[in-house]
Amino acid sequence: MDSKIPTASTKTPGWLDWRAHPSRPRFKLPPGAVDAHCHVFGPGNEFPYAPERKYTPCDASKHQLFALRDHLGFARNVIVQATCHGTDNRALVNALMHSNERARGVATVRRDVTDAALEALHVGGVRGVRFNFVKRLVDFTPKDELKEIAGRIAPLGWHVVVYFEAADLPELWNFFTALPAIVVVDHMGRPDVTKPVDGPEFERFVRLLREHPNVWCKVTCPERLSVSGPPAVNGERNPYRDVVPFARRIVETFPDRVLWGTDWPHPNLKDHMPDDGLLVDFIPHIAVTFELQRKLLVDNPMRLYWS
Ligand code: 0GY
Repeated sequence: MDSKIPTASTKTPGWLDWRAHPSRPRFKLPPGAVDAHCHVFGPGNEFPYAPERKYTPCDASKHQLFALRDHLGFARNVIVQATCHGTDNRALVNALMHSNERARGVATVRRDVTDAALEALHVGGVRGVRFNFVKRLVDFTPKDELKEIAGRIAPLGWHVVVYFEAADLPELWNFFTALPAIVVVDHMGRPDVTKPVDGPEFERFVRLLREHPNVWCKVTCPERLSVSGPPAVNGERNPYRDVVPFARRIVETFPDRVLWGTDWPHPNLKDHMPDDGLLVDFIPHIAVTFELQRKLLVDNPMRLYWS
């Protein structure tokens, strides 16, 4: 990978740059594996960051993303619009257009988006919109606006990706379950992994999936959720152990509705920047059979994004 990480001069203080030299995973990904949650940032001189953004990242270009894809052994990417680009999806679409059909996208739009703009996004490879409820990342958008957007994208066969904190699920429940499309939850709804995996908070999240077959889950971001961290000492490659029971429970209970992704280039991490190779080695601990791995990494993302 490129060892020089270009950095926007206004980068948010404390922001950690992504790793230029991630290790090679020991886990061999199945042929056709999809990294179903990653981002591109800029480059800022070509695709300026949004004025309303809550952070300024270091640049992370499509070329660098595609190099990581090849290094780790993935075949495809799903690129998710990051909040630092607001509703300007040009960096995303440009990456999709240069991917040789090996990337699909999830965009962010406002209610004033035209039908022609949605159609252009579809032609560009977008298959979903993201609704973000994490208060440190975005300003509030009224739910009636989001409902209207969901009603517009559903006929295109798109889905809605939602990002929220676990504590906000009760308030968002009725909204999510009324959406007329598949709803994909980012990062397992951000559970507190110091609480029991069968405790009331995570039980509520499991119930959301059990009662609503249109809800899917990304079993992603152990590095954000972990308290124990990545004990990668002495060749140890069993990282983020405290997150394993949560992700494994979801994978085994809902094997046909789970996705996995790196979350490269890992926005807003200030203490610890994960080694992407080690993140891939997390996968066999949460999907313990070849069949579960194939569903998680190939069948499910292909069905959602390439069919
Ligand atoms: C993630 C998580 C984060 C950021 C964003 O769009 C974003 O800015 O998604 C976060 O800060 O938790 O999925 O990349």
